[in-house]
Amino acid sequence: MKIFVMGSEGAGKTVFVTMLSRYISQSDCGLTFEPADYETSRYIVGVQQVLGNGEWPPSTLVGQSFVLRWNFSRRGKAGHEFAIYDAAGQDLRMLLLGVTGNEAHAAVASSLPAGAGENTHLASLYDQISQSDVLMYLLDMEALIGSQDAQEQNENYWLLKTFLSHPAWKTKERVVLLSKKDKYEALLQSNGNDVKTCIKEHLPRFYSTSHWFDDVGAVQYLAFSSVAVETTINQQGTPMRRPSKPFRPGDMSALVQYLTGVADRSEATEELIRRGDREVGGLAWIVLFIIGAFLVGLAFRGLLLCCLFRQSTEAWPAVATPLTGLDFMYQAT
Ligand SMILES: Nc1nc2c(ncn2[C@@H]2O[C@H](COP(=O)(O)OP(=O)(O)OP(=O)(O)O)[C@@H](O)[C@H]2O)c(=O)[nH]1
Ligand SMILES: [Mg+2]
Repeated sequence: MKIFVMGSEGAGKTVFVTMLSRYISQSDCGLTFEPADYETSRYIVGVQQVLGNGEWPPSTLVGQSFVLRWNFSRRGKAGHEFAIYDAAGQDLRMLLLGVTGNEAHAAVASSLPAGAGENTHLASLYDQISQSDVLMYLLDMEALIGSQDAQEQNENYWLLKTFLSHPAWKTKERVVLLSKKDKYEALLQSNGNDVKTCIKEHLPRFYSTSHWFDDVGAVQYLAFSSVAVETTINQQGTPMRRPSKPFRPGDMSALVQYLTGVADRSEATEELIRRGDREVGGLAWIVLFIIGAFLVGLAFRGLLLCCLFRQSTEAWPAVATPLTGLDFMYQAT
């Protein structure tokens, strides 16, 4: 199963993909989430080392993207291979703004946004998104409410709007994840702990309505924190949130529940396909049987006709009819 993680710069994608396995391994949820290759474990260990030092990892560089491969399994159930994509927020910003409202272009990866049309990295990211089963959008509420710059807010609004309304992605499993939940506990509480309401309430009001928000098909909304944080005061006297020491995962319970649901749904779909295959297989056998019976019937009929024909030709001389007067006339001429 392929999961593509979208979100603007600093939304928390890298920390999230790194901490997920740690959360699963430390919580007693009957799940295992193991790196499936060396590259994945190398990436994870590298980022966790940084977090362990009470620091945040650097921003993913433009043009970089990582595919992390995992084996996900639940007690007593079949395992799943998960590939999780982590790309640079700046690239994703360009990609999302590029495909906004441009269905014709969006369908063709090579004709991506003006200015990025020749950008093969964006084209390949778009391909990877198209091939993914699950699309996640990590939203740091700061992107919507934090900026004083209206144009920046407008851009962030369109990033989310594009993720939710891009026609080619509507058939996919989509989830909006409010990241850094630890920062927005109060905001969430004032919206009845409902993530969707919270986001809708805080969409910038450039226009009088945000009707489109309720009209984007099935989307789930969850909140999570990747790491437990503590507040320290830096040298300038500004309070800073840092990974707490020793570093440990934040509240990812809703997210893990969601992933378990994704695995269940995928299993159910696979079972349906298997059952469909079995039914098609059964039908094929019936058709083959009918064709076989028809051919055997044909062969038997041919054999019967052959026998009859031989019998009748052998019998011809014995049934010589007496010559009539007319025959005598012909014989005479
Ligand atoms: N409070 C809090 N802050 C977080 C958490 N996760 C990430 N952050 C903050 O968000 C910043 C960006 O996190 P990244 O994971 O690097 O973000 P990204 O989406 O990968 O960003 P790009 O690589 O630039 O696209 C970090 O430097 C932290 O300051 C969290 O769970 N809680
Ligand atoms: Mg990153």
